[in-house]
Amino acid sequence: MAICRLLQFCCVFSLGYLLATIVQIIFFSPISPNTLYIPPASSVAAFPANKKLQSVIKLGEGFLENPEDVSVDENGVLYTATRDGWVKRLHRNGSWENWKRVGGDTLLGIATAKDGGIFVCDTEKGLLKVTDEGVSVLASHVDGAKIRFADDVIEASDGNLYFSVASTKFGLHEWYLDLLEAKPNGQLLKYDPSTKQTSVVLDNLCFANGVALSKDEDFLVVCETWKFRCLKYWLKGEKVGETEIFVENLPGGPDNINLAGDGSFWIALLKIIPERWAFVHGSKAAKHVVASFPKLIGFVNGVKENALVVNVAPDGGIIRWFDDPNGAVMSFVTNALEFEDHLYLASLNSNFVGKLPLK
Ligand SMILES: [Ca+2]
Ligand SMILES: [Ca+2]
Repeated sequence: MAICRLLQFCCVFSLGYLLATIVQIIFFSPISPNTLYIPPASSVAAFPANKKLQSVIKLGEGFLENPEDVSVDENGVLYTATRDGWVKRLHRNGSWENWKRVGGDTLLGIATAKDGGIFVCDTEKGLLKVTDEGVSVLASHVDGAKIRFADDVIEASDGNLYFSVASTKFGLHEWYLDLLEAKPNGQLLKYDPSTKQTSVVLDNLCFANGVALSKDEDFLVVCETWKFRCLKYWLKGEKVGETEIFVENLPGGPDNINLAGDGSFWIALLKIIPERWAFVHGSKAAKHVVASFPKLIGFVNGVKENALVVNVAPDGGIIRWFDDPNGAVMSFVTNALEFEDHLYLASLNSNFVGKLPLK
């Protein structure tokens, strides 16, 4: 009799727990998802592993906590912003310096300013300028709304700054929720230093990430990470103001992008979806379940499994690529910058900047 009652109790308890879980998933899910288009497997198979990123020289090892981006000024000084809130720089003589402290763990894309100092995207504060004198906020709002998740920035020769907002809905630490939602929550913004005004250039971007200008600044490229593509936005000529696809069906989600001296671009690609978990992104129900239990996100997120960067011609054709197919030396590489015949690689899963000879 006692065993029967115990079994009865267990059944009722289990049923109640199951119902509570379902109610939580249906009514309290943090996302309102779309299914996601994932490029065909052939787009990944076209880039066989070459392990080139396994032979990087490690710069500043142990001194740099997860640098997301790097930039070099006209004197050859290399800058990066790290998770401890510092903007750090590497001098020509090989010495690293804690240059300026912004604070927080939310510093992402940077760009050197033509009149000195650097621009920094802070996913909490907005677009910043950091100089020897200190830190100032250039843009914290657009159209009355607070700028969340500023991601990458570039300065045009006319002084205008173009910068991306990865998501207007989720913050840096919730970025995987934005992927699960798979909706175009991102923007490309423009800051005009003469008026100090910020405006929306492009809306409805799917995780707007890296931004770069073409060699003669006739177009701008902005990466849409969750769409495995980058867009070209025309700044000059017949198509001024128009947008078209620059490169698509990339073998990973594009993060930062940088112009190289020959007019091509380097794009860092993230393994945002391991093949074994691709089904999650085709099922709204599965997305709700993963989004409701944050520990599951660690299982389905593949960014620490590899590193891959591609060199793309001005016409969008892929010229070459370098990878670390199992993340043995570098993974989660978010940026590749070419400077003086070397590639400088930043990563959100490394305590160094990788340096790779190109010749
Ligand atoms: Ca940058
Ligand atoms: Ca980025």
